[in-house]
Amino acid sequence: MISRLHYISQETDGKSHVQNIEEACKAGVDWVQLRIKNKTDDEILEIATLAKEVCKKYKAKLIINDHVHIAKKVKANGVHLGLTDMHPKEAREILGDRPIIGATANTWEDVERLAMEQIDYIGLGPFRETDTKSNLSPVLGLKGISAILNQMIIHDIFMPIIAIGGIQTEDVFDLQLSGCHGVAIASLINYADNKKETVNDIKYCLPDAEF
Ligand code: TZP
Ligand code: MG
Repeated sequence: MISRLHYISQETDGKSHVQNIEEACKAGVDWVQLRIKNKTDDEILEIATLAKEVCKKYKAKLIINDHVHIAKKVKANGVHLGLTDMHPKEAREILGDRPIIGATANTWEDVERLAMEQIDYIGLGPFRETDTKSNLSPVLGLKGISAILNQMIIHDIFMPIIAIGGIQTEDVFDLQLSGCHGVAIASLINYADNKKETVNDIKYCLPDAEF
């Protein structure tokens, strides 16, 4: 089952990925994407190993962004691959049948192409502008995301869509109503004054969430 709330890790002022992951798990997330930019493979492996321990403790799934070999090494639950990362076919060959593979889409053409692959979900965005990611693809908004979801229905494509990019609590209800399976969120949770309250507010807008 693909969770409806995908938490994405960040380093924040004074807090490491691992500290923020533990706080997010305590706040009630059960799906963690470890997203590290600008560190060496050795550093990422070390952080991923610690993240795996934390996720195990809280029974949360751990998905590694970009780094398929590190995901395999730490026995993560899966990987998330961007448009310029390893092809999902190659990742599936390396990881085998069971691990979760998610991939990013920005356009209907991306979705159509990815739907042919042996993947488990698509991260669709950016929903709106965000400082969290550099080299952002064109912003889709609710209109763009809804249009792509409608195309999927017309073409009989079934694939969980996780909206991403600048998502605020008040967007979550509209996104799930438009047919998104769930949302992927970084800064809203990582910079929240009260993470538990923020995570609860997000989950409240998603179907069948447990509190
Ligand atoms: N991919 C598209 S937007 C984005 C990623 C990784 C950043 C999401 O972070 P935030 O802080 O929720 O906008
Ligand atoms: Mg990537």
